[in-house]
Amino acid sequence: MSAKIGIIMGSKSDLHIMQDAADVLKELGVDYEITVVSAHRTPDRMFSYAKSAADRGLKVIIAGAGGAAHLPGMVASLTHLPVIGVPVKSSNSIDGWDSVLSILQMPNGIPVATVALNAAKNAGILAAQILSTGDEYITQNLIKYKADLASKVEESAKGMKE
Ligand code: RP5
Repeated sequence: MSAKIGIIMGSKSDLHIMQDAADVLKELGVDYEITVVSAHRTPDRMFSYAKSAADRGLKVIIAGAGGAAHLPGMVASLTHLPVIGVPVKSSNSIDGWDSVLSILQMPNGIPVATVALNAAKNAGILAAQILSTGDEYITQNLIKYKADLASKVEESAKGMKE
């Protein structure tokens, strides 16, 4: 089956964060592809990735970047697909605010659904939730995922005084 979610990141140095999106998509039974696309270092690659994404069968793009994190916004400007942005706290970051604000503060008309700093796992879950609106298999996997989360909380509360 062809990938439904495209995970891209500005540098391989973002992979230790972005792998969380891939892991949760695998857990939820969603096909994905993952690669490096840099808005600043490989603008032509970014252009062709974003322009071909829908025709290749992708439904949602998860884009992570750090610093002057223009990748999610630029990709969003080049495709009609929903783009989820993951601000990555890079090594020379000013506490991650550079990444957060450059992904979050998009102009009207070109939204990027921005998750919390380094929250690639939530980006993966959100992408699966978007896909699930038209897919019963992913819907059932998400329902089970949330039920498991609730069970873990119930379990952790056992033995505490209420
Ligand atoms: C951004 O610059 C990348 O997304 C990464 O978070 C940051 C640092 O990249 P490297 O210098 O480690 O390749 O473009």
